Amino acid sequence: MNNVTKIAISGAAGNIGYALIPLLASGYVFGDRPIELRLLEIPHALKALAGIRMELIDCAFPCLTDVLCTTDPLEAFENADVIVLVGGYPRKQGMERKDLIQANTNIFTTMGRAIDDVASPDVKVLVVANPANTNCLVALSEASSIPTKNFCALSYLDHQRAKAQIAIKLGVSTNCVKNVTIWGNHSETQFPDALTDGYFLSDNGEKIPLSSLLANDLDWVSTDFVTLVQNRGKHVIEVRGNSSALSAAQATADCLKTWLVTGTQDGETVSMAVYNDKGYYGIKKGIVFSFPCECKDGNWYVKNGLSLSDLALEKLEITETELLEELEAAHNVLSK
Ligand code: NAX
Repeated sequence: MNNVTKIAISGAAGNIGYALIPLLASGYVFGDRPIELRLLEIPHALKALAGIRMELIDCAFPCLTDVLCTTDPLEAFENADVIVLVGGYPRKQGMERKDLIQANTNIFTTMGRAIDDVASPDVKVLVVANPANTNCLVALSEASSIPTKNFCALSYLDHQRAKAQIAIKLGVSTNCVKNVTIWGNHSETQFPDALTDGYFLSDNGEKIPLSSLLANDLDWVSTDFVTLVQNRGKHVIEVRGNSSALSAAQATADCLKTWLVTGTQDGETVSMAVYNDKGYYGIKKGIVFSFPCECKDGNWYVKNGLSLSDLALEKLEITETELLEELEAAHNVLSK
């Protein structure tokens, strides 16, 4: 990366964008590294974006060197080091999933091509907008000059939700709950899994498997816990009257920080939806699937060799099937 890290955010004037921008501008993710922000929006949101730019100036963040507001992906992504794709076509009432995929496939084709054309060859791209896994797949397919390893989609929010629910159940700090995994799609078919590799890290460094700590709650872990995490986003909408923004922005920032700055601690994993080029865990190659990942030196590595229960294998197949259907729907759009 150059001296000044160039970060582009699409959908910057939206709910998540508004909560994410200060986490990036304040140094929460990249420390005291100088950063330049490129805020990308569609024309109707350009005025709101200008207001955000004014607020950023008023924050006087020491590391923020410049803020560009634009509706042109080529301008936003030029030599960008990091791109966060939050902007997308929202699901509207009565809209079918295939309509959502159609609208977003067109947007993410444009994003992918612009990344291919002008971004830094080392750019790292995190896709937040839904359907996140398939949007990410479309973008990386269109950006053939950028390695697929430089892309991921956000399942980190689901990961944090799962960690938090286990911590509440055990009455411990979230920080002691390690290696829960979100498998598959960022949708209601995802499989939040606390038992395969999850452990509690005690103050003296002892690792106690969650499977033994939750031995009396195995029914809960395989039923209520799973549906609670799968439906958490919907539940937040019901209660807050708007979709998760604060927690989504925090998870986006934490995902970037773990992936690109700190890496994971030895033996620890986080959940990231990544391009499955190797057929990890028997999942079909060629889709973006959330796996347990270790991060080091700006790269992610899927943790291999975990032994999955029959229940887990069954759940993985369900979410894999949904992703294959999304892939087909996206292909239908692209082949038109
Ligand atoms: P908002 O509707 O508040 O903001 C989206 C913004 O994107 C709007 O300002 C809109 O003008 C802009 N936009 C639309 N099309 C664009 C384009 N082609 N180029 C640039 N900007 C464009 O939604 P928000 O609550 O911020 O959510 C953003 C996305 O995150 C949605 O797709 C949402 O479903 C998704 N989420 C993903 C999560 C995840 O964990 N992966 C969790 C939270 C959230 O649901």
